Amino acid sequence: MAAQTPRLGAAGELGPGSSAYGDRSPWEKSARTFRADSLTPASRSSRTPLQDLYGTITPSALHYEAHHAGVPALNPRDYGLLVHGLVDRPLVFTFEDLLRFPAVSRMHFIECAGNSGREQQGRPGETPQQSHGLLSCSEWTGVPLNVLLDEAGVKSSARWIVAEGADASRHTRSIPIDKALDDVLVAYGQNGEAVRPEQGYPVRLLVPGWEGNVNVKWLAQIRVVDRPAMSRSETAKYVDLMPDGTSWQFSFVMEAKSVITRPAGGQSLPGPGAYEITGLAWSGRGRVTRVEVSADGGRTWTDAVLNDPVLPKALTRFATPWVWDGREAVLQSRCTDETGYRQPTREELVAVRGLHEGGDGLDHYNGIKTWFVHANGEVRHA
Ligand SMILES: Nc1nc2c(c(=O)[nH]1)N[C@H]1C(S)=C(S)[C@@H](COP(=O)(O)O)O[C@H]1N2
Ligand SMILES: [Mo]
Repeated sequence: MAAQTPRLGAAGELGPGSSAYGDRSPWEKSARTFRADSLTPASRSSRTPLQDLYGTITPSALHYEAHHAGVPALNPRDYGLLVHGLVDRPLVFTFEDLLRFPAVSRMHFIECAGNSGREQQGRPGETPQQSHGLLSCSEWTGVPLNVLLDEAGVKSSARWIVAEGADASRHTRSIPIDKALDDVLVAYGQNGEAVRPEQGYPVRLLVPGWEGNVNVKWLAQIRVVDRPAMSRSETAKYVDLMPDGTSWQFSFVMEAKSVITRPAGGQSLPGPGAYEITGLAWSGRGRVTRVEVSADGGRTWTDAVLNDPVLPKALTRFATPWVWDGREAVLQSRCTDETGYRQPTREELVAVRGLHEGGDGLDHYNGIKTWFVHANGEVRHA
């Protein structure tokens, strides 16, 4: 929209030429951010800069990370996936073995159960990255777990699988057999290349639509069992505390949620006029069917356009044109998924689940997110 002819720096000069493995432009600075209060580098998580991304795919180098015991260095030549327990034939699949099975590729988000949990405490994140950055979406390639379980022959007494990682914490999670036989992937590909070390190289479990924690990275073994393992990560953590002090165990599915990524906290509007409001919506239960956007704090809503492709259990990009009149505006989005479930307000959620002070707040919090556009054009979380 600038009226004068742009001056293109070094255009016309010979550049450096081709390279063996590409890097982004030196003018692109977008990066993951880390928690300031993490105990050790090995246990620190990093967040995806959602506000800087286009479309729905998270570049692998910007995929959020959560690991409790650091990133192990695993050589695929030494890799073996043990499948045992209530099976007819216990088996070990080498990395080469996995490559011989027909591969499938699917777009799926992964979201940490704690993502945006602080919002309910009234300590909202200042940018989309800080509020919702424990969320990423990739094209994952691998073997459907049900194919490997078929090879081993699951006994009729099987009710759960227990997946265990090869990292120092031997991260362990139980998954009901129905889900394991449904859409779970044993994934070795991420966005067209090998899964990144931080994402579980060489092989991770991909459990579409379910809380990040069950997506066991550096997958070492799958035990078929008749009851859940009751591991630390499914009893001491990732249970939902209710207002009466009891907890709900196994809230696996990540419910419908959305966040506006532009204009959003940390950004600034140069002046009144035409803008596009855009953001991301997702549901662990399937496809997003509708996203509504409000610029007046929820009094009136407009249907946003859902950009293709709209895939189940994947991020969906929504957008709607908006003319800013220069006055204070309150931006919100709410999404509905194919089950008919609509993203609740913070108040609705707090009424059901109570308020959780301190720490990371509420796990599985999916309330509507608010951004305030101030008259000077600054967009803030308050
Ligand atoms: N082996 C192993 N798997 C793991 C973890 C871990 O610490 N070790 N962290 C879990 C958590 S808490 C989340 S949210 C997701 C994050 O996946 P990502 O790091 O690829 O984003 O991995 C899960 N899988
Ligand atoms: Mo997590």
